[in-house]
Amino acid sequence: MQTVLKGPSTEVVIGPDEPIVMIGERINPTGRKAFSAELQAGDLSRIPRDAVAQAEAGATVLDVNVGAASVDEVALLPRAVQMVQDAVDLPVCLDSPNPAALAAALKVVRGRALINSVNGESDKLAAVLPLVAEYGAAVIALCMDDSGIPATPEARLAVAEAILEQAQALGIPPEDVVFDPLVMAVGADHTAGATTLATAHLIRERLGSNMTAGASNASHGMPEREVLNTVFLALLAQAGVNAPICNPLKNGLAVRAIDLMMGHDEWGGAYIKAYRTLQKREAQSS
Ligand code: THG
Repeated sequence: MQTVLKGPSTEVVIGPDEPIVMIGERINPTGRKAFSAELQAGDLSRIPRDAVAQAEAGATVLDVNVGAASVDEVALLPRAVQMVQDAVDLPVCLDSPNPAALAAALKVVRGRALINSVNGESDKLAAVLPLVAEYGAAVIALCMDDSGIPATPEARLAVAEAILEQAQALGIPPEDVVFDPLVMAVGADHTAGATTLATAHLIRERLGSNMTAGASNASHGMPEREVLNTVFLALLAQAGVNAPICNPLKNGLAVRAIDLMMGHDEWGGAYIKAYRTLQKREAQSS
């Protein structure tokens, strides 16, 4: 199953035999005080810099989230998307809980976007799936519904199956639904990582769908987050998560290492290229 995303003139394919697609997470005010303050003041100047830096570090899709407290996402998300696609020729992942903001951004998207996200809640399905169908976009579907985040992998799979059915009723094909098995912090529940991994294995086996995951969510509140994030990315990849949302500036080389070890990087060319890029960046900053 292949999910095809498009930028202004590029195409990115998510699939089980493809190299991992890194969805760059940095354009997001969560945990970034300066960026939050800038967004609140309507200052988007950091966005093109963050876009270029992530693209250079190997991201091939960029998540765009402008959800700082009290910002008007309906006005800001489309502006942010335009700035990202003026700076880099990549597909965008529109990250907002607000369907009106998603609709406004879809109007200005060049190419074929990934909508982040829908879930199994009836209101969400009714608001977001018609946008996916209307704009011919792809969508991330979170494995949760009106009763919250299911505790077991089997219950998360059941939510995924229900979402697929609703999507198909609107003519959205299964390859355009990218599932998120949901990553919670291991600092709050030490079994959270295991539950995510078991869910991903089930989805891969039963549905064959492509998957994303917010890999860095798992490490919140823990020391040496990078170690946890890197290890988790490898385990997620093994479980079938082939389009993680992550920080390419930190995880770029590790992701290419995972591809090489999984046999998805002929002659290690992409790994070596990522290594050289990192060397260059380190030389520039020293
Ligand atoms: N699933 C889906 N979408 C998502 C998530 C998910 N979007 C948002 C989030 N989770 C993924 N994005 C981030 C972005 C930043 C961080 C984690 C996940 C992060 N930031 C640092 C912090 O908060 O400490 C600080 C940022 C910095 O300065 O680098 O950890 O799960 N579908």
